[in-house]
Amino acid sequence: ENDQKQKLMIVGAPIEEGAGRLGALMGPAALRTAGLIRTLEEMGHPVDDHGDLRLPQTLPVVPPVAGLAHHIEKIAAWSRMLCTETYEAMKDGSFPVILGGDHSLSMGSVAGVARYCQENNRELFVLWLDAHSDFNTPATSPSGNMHGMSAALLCNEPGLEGVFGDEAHGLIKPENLHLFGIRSIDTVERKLLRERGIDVIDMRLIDEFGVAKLMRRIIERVQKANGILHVSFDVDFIDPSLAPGVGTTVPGGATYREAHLVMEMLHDSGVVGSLDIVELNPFLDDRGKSAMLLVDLVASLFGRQIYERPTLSDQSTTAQNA
Ligand code: NNH
Ligand code: MN
Ligand code: MN
Ligand code: MN
Repeated sequence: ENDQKQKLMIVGAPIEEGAGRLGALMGPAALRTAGLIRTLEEMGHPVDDHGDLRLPQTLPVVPPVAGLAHHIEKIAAWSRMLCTETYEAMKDGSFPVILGGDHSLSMGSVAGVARYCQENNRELFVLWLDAHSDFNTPATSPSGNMHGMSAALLCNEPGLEGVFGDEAHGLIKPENLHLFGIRSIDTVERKLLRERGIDVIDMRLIDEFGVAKLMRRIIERVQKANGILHVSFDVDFIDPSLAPGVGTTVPGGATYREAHLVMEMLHDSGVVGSLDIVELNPFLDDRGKSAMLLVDLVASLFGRQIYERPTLSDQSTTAQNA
C-alpha cells in the first residue's frame, strides 16, 4: 500500500457549445452525483476540488476565421481558463482531472499541461480515447462544431490561432498524439491525419491485436522518453450499449473489459499525469448508467484492482517526479 498518493485537482468545465447538441453542460454534476469525488477519496487520494468553473462576463475578442467554428469566443474563454487551471495544478505537483463538458475543453486542459511540460523539459504524449479523431479545422469541418477540432488545435493546425491569441499556452508534437478507438473520420479530416502521420489506432486494429498489445506500445514509448501522458477520455470511446449518455454515439466501441483494461494498464504504467473526462451528456443517459461506468473507469485509472498486486504506480513513482 502507498500512503503518499498524489493530490488530485478536480475541476468541472460545464461547457456544451462545442458540441452539436446541448446537455454536456450537466456532465460535471452527473459525475459528482455518481460519486466520483467520494470514490477517489475512499481510495485514499487527497482531492482538491475546485468546483465547476463559470464563463467570465466578457469574452475574448477572436478575429474572424476562414470556415466554420461555432461559438469560438466561448470556446476561447473556456480554453484560456482551463489552460491556467491545469498549468497551475501541474506546477503545484497535483494531477489535474477535468470533468466535462464537451471535448473542446481539451484545447485548454492539454495546452496548460503542455506549457508546464515545455517549461520543465518533459516530453508530453496524449492518448485520445474516442470514436472520432477530432482533427478537423474550421476549413475542413463539415459541422463547425469545435469539439471535433481539439486534437487539430493541439497539433498546431492552421485556423485556430485565435483561441489562445497572445495567451501563454503549450502545444503537442503531432507524433506524440495517439488516437485510440477511432471509428468515425470525416473526408478531409482523413486526408489531414494521413498527411501529418498521426497514429490512428482504429477499432479494426483493436479487434485484430487487442487492447493490451496496442496500449503496451504507447506506454513503452512514453516510458522510454521519461514523458508525461495526458489521457483525454471521450465517452463515445465506449460502446453505446454501455454508455448511451453521449451526443455522438457510434456503434462498435470499446467493451466493458476493454475500457477497464486500458485504464488498468495506464495506472500500472505510472506515466499518466493528467486526465479529461468529456462528452458525458446526462440528458441522453439511461438512469445514470454512463456516469456510473465512468466513475468506475476513473477508479481503475487511479488504482482500483480486481485482485491487488504491486504496480509501478505504487512504488511512489508518479509521472511528474519519475
Ligand atoms: N467529426 C465530427 C465533427 O467534426 C464529429 C465530432 N464529434 C465528436 N468528436 N463527438 O469526438 O463534427
Ligand atoms: Mn487548489
Ligand atoms: Mn472527442
Ligand atoms: Mn467522440
